Amino acid sequence: MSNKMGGSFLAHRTPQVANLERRLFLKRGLSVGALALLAGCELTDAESVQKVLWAMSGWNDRVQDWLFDPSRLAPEFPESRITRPFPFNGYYSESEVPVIDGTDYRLELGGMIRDAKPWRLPELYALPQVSQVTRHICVEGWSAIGKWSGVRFSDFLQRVGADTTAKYVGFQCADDYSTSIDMATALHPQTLLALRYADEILPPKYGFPMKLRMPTKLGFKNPKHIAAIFVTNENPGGYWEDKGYNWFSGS
Ligand SMILES: Nc1nc2c(c(=O)[nH]1)N[C@H]1C(S)=C(S)[C@@H](COP(=O)(O)O)O[C@H]1N2
Ligand SMILES: [Mo]
Repeated sequence: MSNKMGGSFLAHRTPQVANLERRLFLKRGLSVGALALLAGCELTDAESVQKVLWAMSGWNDRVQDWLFDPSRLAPEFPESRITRPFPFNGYYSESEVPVIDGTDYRLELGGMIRDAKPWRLPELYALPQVSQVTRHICVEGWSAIGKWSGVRFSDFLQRVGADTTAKYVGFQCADDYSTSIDMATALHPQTLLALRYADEILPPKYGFPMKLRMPTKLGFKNPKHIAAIFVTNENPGGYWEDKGYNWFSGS
């Protein structure tokens, strides 16, 4: 790693981060500056570089969590701004999208949830629905505006008696995908258990029968084909998160 990386990291420090740095330094003797210096020093073997990157990523998660304002809304757009066609993305090609039978489908609930009975699709369609036209941003370098509708996730969590003092909500998908989010994001007003895309039942490629839509998180944190939702205090990680993608990846 080069000194340049450490240098630019410091240069882009905002007053808010500088403040945090001071507080952190007092609280646990660790600062942004210290990490930047660490990043700038000569680390030659891949293992120690990886360790530093993991440490920085974990630290980054905590800072983002502190800076995240659950009342701040992501931009919404008029329907005229919708990207057509909306892109497909997944860890496999579009021809390999899982085919899920809606009649047999049950959404499983687990962990710190009082009423963890499975949900059938007609029951979910019967709940009050809201819509959003928001921008989806993928780490691979593209973004697109789309319209999703479904159940406000905070309403759903309340309805099933989820313990909202828990730290994490985890998602297991019908493909081999998984992800997890912080509770503040789960309760964010724009976090949606999306059942429709462009006013139609979610097509397979966009995540039938449901995806979690969060305009405050990068695309890979928005799980499609959700099979199970669980509430926990242990960070469940996820498909990309376990490969080193920054866990918080949001605002
Ligand atoms: N189950 C599942 N969810 C997933 C993925 C996946 O491969 N499987 N890919 C993620 C990534 S990286 C992106 S960018 C979005 C793509 O969503 P879209 O196909 O609706 O554009 O889904 C996310 N959720
Ligand atoms: Mo993505």
